[in-house]
Order: sequence, then structure tokens, then C-alpha cells
Amino acid sequence: MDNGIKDMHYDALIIGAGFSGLYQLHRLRDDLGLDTAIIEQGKGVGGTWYWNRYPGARCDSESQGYAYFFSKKIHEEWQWSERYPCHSEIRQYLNYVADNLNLKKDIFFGSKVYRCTFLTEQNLWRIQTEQNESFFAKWLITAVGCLSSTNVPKIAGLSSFKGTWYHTGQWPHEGVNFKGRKVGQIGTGSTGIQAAPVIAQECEHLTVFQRTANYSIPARNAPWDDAYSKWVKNHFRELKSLVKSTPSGHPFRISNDLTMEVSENERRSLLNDAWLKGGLRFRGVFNDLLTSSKANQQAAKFIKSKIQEKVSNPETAKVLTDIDHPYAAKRPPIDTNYFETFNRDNVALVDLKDNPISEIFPNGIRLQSGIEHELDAIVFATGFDAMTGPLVKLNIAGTEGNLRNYWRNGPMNYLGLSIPSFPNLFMITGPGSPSVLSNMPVSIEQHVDWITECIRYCADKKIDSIEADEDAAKDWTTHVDEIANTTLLPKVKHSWYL
Ligand code: N01
Repeated sequence: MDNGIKDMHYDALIIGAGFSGLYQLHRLRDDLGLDTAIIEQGKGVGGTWYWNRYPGARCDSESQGYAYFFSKKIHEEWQWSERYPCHSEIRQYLNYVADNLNLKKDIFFGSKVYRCTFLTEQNLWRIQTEQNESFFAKWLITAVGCLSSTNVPKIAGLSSFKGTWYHTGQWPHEGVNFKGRKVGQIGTGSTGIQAAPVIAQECEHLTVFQRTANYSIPARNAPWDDAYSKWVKNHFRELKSLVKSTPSGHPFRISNDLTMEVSENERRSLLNDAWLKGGLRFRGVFNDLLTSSKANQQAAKFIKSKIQEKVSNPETAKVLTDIDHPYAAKRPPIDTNYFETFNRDNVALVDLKDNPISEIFPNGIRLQSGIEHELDAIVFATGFDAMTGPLVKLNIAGTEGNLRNYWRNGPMNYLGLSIPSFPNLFMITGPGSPSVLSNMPVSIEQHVDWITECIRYCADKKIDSIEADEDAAKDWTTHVDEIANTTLLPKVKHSWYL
């Protein structure tokens, strides 16, 4: 009987067509010769960058490092235009790579996976989509990213709002015209800090609702000149070796200096130089900023003094510098004129710390104190159900049941790559791997290469099934916790890192 469901059989299936899925398709199809396809919810390639098109959306990694390093040809042919690539330039780059490697013919666009089930007797994964497709494959690789499941907080009354609301991670592709509108932005993480200065320039009035004050370092974005573009093209080997040998995968080294072992003058001067260089490089100015509270306090004090210099209204500066966590214990944002934006006449800051949002009413946002802010549009820059969110949403069932249940006490797995009782399933940059603590494309390449070689090994040795050993997964997860506990990362109230 024709039930309308289309069955398709492959050797390997990949979910997601961002940086990780595209490279994984290339390796499995072109190096191992496997019949491979990608299933992708979006209508184009890009992964996180397909959806994140909010005003100011730009990568915080520098262009010369935020790229693939598996191909010298791609490196030499592609031309970045600025210190940090904006969202559309990253999409252009990924489209260029996909076209160059002829990947798109093996991508099912507009197919949303709702269930993945391991069929033990057949030793196959069945992947079902909302588009009535059933895919079958021996190998299943999730390339769904760490920050793809958007978080719209459950605030009472949202459905009654008469204006329009947007989440930065699901931005309308045609853009949003804020001209003449009163806009409220909730959230001051990396995204909100990028978006506010751009929205403020366009709208009639912007109100930024801040629950937790945040540090930010000036990005100091600028166009590349011809000489630098040429230098990058001619230094493939050096750049590759650099990103593959630094702990963060970024194209710069982290200093060996310890904060308290240099004199006060020297410390100030090093911090100042790092501030002038800008961006994520600032974090590398000393070696111990994330392991020593005393060291961290020095950097925190320095950044707060810089924020105070930038913001003219002392009350606003006080709210912006009332920061409750160590610097970089949350993902450290970088910005272009974020703090300066609060000097504009059409921008207001609302401190939610002691006066949270109580509800959204038809004309705006009401705080617990009863104060009302009238708005025509609300922008949720409220982040993601990070790391585990995109994976559990796939409804993956292994030999012992569902992943959501298996991870009810935390995402136990081995190397962020493989989960016990989920045979022949690999995650690219899963929880417990360096992933978001690093420059993602570099960690992605490492995982894709590992997965490819593991599958090659299984094929060579005629191994039909492979999965992480439970003891190894427990040991790895404990090891990750132990390392995290030697840092300041756990000293944060709200952090998607945790
Ligand atoms: O999300 P976040 P993001 N009421 O979770 C607030 C990556 N990224 O989208 O701090 C009021 O960091 C929340 O407040 P609090 C990057 O890795 C990458 O900004 O939890 N406020 C916070 O201020 C980044 O880290 C690039 O108290 C609420 C904000 O919303 C990651 O994406 C560029 C709230 C959420 O901050 C996520 O950043 C941009 C509520 N109910 C972003 N709920 C690149 O360069 C949440 N908030 C690649």
C-alpha cells in the first residue's frame, strides 16, 4: 500500500548542513566512497548561520581562522573582506565550498527530522522527517551544532502582544524594518551586544532589558587591506599549524604570563595593549584569567573601568558594570559600540536584577514593580537550549531507549563523540568536547576526521557496530567535570556553558 512515505537507503546519513555536516559529507562520500546524504531543515547551507541573520550578526572568531583548513585550494581561492566575517559572508563562503565540492546534490533541503530510531535486527538507523521521508543508514552523524535550538522564555502574555516579536536565532530572511518603531530587546549576551547598536541606529527608541550585566571587549573590526589578504593566502601552512596547535583553535597564541607575576604597571600596560588589539585576543593576555580568581579580578576591574569611561550617565554605567561573575566565565562577548550605544538619546537601559519582567501586555512589557514599557516590537536575544537541546530534539532512540531519558542526569558520553547504547551514531562537537570553548571550525575538522577514520577502520576490519563503552563514557564525563572545576566557569548563575 502506498502510504505516501518515501523510503531511502544510504550507507551514512548526516543531519545538518553547516560547517560540520558539509565537511563530513565530503569526507565520507569523496574519501571513503560511501553513499552519503545530508538531511537539512533549512532551504540552504549554513547551519547556525542560515538562521542567525539578526542585525549586527557577525562571527567573533577572526576570518583567517574561521574557515576550513582541509583544503589549501579553498583557502587560496576564498577572499574574506573584514577582520570578522558577517553572517552573509559566512553563508557565501559555505555556499562556495558546497558548490566547489559539488555537495548540494546530496543534500535534502527543507527536511526536518523528528525521530531517529536504531533498528537492532537490521543494524540500521531509521530517520523520519516531517516531510514524510524515511531514511535508512548504517551510520548516523549529527551535525546539528551546539546553538541551534532557540530559547524564547516563557513570559506570560506574549500571545497578547499587539506588536511583532522576533528571536535573533530565527530572524526573518527578508530582514526587519525598525524605522519609527519602539523596540524592546531582552538579553545582553554575545547576540544582544551585537544587535543593540545596530537596532538603535534604525529604530525610534530602543529599550534594552538586562537581567545580568556583562563584560564586553571592543571587536575593533576593520576591512582587510590587499596586503593582509595576500599574506593570509600565502601563509596557509603557518595558519593551519597555528590554529591546530593553540588550545582554543584561534589564530593567536595565549600568553604564558601570570597576572600577578608582573608588576602593576606592566599588568596595566599589557591589559591596555590587549584592549587595543580587541576581540577574543584580550582573553589570552594572561595565562591564568580563567583559573585564578585573583587574576580574573584584575581583568574584571580593568574592563569595568573602561566601561565607566565610555558611558556618560553614571547611573547607567553603574547598572552596566554591576557584573556578578568572573570575566570570561560566561562566553565573553565582543562588540562594536555596545556601551557607547547607551549614550544615545533614543536608548534606555532597564535593570531587571531586582525588578524582573512580570508579563507582556498588548502594548509592551510590564515589570514586577508595575512599571510599563510601551513597545511596537520585542527582540528576544535570549539564547539557546544549548549543547544537548538540538540533540534531544531529534528524538533519538538507541538500544536502551530515548536519548532524552538516557541524559536525564546529564550528557554522559565519550569524547563528545559517541554515546553508550547508541551504536554507529556519532556527534560532531557534542557535549563534553571542546566545541564552543574553541574556534568551532577547527574543532569540527578534528571531530569529522576522527569519525571518518573510525568508520574507515570499521569497514577495513569488517566491524558492523561500534559504540562507546559505558565505563569509558563515565570516566570521560567525570574527567570533563574535574577539569571544569579547576576553572572559574562553574562560578556563574546563568550560563549556557553549564
Ligand atoms: O545567548 P546567551 P546569546 N529574562 O545565552 C538573557 C554564540 N554567538 O544568543 O545572563 C531576561 O549568551 C540572558 O540573561 P542571563 C556565542 O557562543 C556566537 O547572546 O541569563 N533575560 C542573557 O543576557 C554565544 O555565547 C557568535 O541573566 C533573559 C541573554 O538573554 C551564544 O551564541 C555571535 C531571559 C542570553 O544570552 C549565545 O549567545 C553571537 C529572561 N527570561 C552569538 N532569558 C559568533 O561569533 C534569557 N535572558 C559565532
